[in-house]
Amino acid sequence: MSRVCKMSKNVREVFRLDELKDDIRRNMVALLGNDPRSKRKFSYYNALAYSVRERLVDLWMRTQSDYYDSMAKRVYYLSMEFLPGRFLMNYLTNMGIVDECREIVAELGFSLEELEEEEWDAGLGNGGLGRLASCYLDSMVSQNIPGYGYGILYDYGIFYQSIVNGNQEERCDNWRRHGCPWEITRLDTLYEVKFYGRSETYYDSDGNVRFRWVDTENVMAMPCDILIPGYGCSHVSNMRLWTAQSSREFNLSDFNRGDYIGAMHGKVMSENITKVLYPNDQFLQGMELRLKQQYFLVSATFQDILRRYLKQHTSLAALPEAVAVQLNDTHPAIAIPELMRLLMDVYGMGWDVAWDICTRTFAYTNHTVLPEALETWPVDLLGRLLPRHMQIIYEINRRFLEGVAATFPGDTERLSRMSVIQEEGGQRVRMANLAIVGSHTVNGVAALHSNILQTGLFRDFHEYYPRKIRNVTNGVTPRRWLMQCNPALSRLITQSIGPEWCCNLEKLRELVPLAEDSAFRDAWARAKLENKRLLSRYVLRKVQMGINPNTLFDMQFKRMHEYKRQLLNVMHVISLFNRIKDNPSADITPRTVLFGGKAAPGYYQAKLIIRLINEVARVVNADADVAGRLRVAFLPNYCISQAEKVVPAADLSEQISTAGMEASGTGNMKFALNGALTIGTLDGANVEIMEEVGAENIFIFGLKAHEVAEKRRSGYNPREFYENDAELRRVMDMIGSGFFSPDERGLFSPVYDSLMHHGDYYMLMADYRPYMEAQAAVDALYLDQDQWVRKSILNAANMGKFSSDRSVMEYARGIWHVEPLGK
Ligand code: Z2T
Repeated sequence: MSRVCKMSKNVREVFRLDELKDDIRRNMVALLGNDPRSKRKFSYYNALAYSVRERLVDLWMRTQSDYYDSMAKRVYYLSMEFLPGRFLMNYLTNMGIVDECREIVAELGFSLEELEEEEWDAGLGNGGLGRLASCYLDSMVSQNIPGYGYGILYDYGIFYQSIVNGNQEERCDNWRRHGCPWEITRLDTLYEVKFYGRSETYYDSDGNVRFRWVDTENVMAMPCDILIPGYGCSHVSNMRLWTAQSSREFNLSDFNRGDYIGAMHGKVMSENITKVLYPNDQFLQGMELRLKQQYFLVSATFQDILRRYLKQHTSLAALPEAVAVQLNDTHPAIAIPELMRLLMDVYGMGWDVAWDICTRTFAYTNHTVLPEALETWPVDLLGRLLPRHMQIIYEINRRFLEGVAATFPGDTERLSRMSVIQEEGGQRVRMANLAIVGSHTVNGVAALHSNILQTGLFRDFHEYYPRKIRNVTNGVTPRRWLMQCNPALSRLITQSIGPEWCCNLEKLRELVPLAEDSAFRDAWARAKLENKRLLSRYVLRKVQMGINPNTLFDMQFKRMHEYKRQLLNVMHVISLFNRIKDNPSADITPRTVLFGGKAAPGYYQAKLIIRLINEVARVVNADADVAGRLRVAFLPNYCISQAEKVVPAADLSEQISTAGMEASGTGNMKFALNGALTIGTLDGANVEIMEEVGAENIFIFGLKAHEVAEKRRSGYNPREFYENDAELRRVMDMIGSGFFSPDERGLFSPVYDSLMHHGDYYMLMADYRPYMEAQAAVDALYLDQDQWVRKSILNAANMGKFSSDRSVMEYARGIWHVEPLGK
């Protein structure tokens, strides 16, 4: 299925490594204007980056002309978010020159790792959705599938999180302040993007009614490319990120009236479109600027797609045979009316032909069922910003509902549920409904999630279009998430089963028999311990706290969200603390509990839970009875580069969302791939991880998705658990009474109240006792290191399914209908 990696033996020649050192010095002078004798790490990082990048440009152009010559069908992955993290080590890994480069850098007087640390993460996304997009680009190009990422080059990515007195503070992520050597800016390519104005009717020469969009305010879109090298570099692709530039004639009338500053104000405002990433994951803020960002991405991207297509075709009729567009959630769903507008208003097609092309071009991925994340835009806002699109959306809906009414006569309730226009509470456009109607395929991101789409959220649509809604389980790229981030384990794996695993992750199954080999288990444990030592040093540097690598590293790293239930983890920590205090000589499994994750800046409850973690950590870490048995820390600013340090060092991976709420999760896959055992609910991809690794190698607990739904219907009473469980009661009372906030007793009342007085929507109280029992099983197993390490090996060995290579192949064969090139 996956390609066998044929990493060229001749990388030295292909990448002219003998010249690399000279190139670094040359770039240092010619490009950076720095003196190579100055020995500044940052200069050397930059000079190295340019010298690496220039080695890929040829391959990239060759790949692009391959695509062109073979007229291959292209995939366009449209996403408002990409989360590539750092590029340097990824380029070196995929070029297969990490060791060679390490030597050369050493000759210049540096370690590769210290230069790596000079790079800022490209944090152009919030979390899983953006990281998934980046993993898919890696897997597309590594498997010779012609694909491009299209997104926005935000000046400011996801905010930098600091912790001040236990609270999250947001700082701006000025990630390109010192330049970004990976960007190839196309100053000479500009597309015009229109906003506002009005839709005007006119008659064409044949006397047909036509529409044109006039009196618009225009902004220019300039592309910036970042190369994406495939593993082994047989292909190199790119992501194309757009930046907003004011148009030259912006507010020309103001200039002419002599209002220079007024005219400049307009220019500045228009460039704001790509200023900042909205930092909410799974929460719709409904700001006009956000809708502008979405349309900006879509409009610029489609001009680019059609330009490229029309170089090789004379008619747009064959667009769906040459182009597949994947909508990463509904964020770019305005692409559907945009393509209709282009086909009809610009290229003169009739509705039916245009609609057929449209629906054969688009596919839509849904990433959440949380109602607060489902995008709806007020009709008056959308109609003002994009008047012609609003007309088209109404017409799409009119025709769609006509069809539904014909299939389900008299079912007006169904019509109002399925309508693209929500009527209650002021008219709004339901972007998910629009995306379903305008796509040939809709997919969820894990089997359970796709099932919930079919039977819950999109049930009506599933009845109307019985084969449209399908599943493609997420995956992660084994290049970044094992090979690159975990050299110790990768080396051991390669020594044992050869190097093919990194492009054919199913090969890891060959590790299964080695779980019975005690020498292999020792080597495995040594690699894990080495990673834990490295993380301990990082923790000491970052939060000035020493942690013991011989304790169980218990990790929960993900966005802060009530449904992800970091609070349940805290409740376990508090319970352990109480047990130790009650019985200071008790024989318990020593644990280090680490947390990391950003809260959306406006998400009060999530920020309060960060504060609670930090206050619990303060109390626990200062207690002499607890010393050596329990440590708690919150690592600030969780990001891709931090994940690369955290994931390889984990013993236990916390995946404890309320069942039915986490669409898939991808952190769960990264941790298990690196040999962590999972404690989790049967939610998202955890279900499939259990199927793969075996129920005996994972700690599953708690309510199932159908039980959560059932309890919501029949009435759930959290107090019942409080009253019947003394240990739980004590934990809740400590949180509620200010035990962890002696200077501000009421600080955590909102946390207490959410569970005790506001219905405990995420059912922590119901899952507390089962979670405690699962954690006790974790403790017991960890004491038996031999058994633990066996299971650790079996987890990694059975993670083959969760390679993004498999996911991308499923999209390619089942949705995009593209084949790997050159096969
Ligand atoms: C996001 O990261 C996810 C879903 C969203 O819904 C938005 C964002 Cl920013 C609109 C996550 C899911 O929560 C997670 O379960 C999933 O693994 C990930 O997307 C990738 O599919």
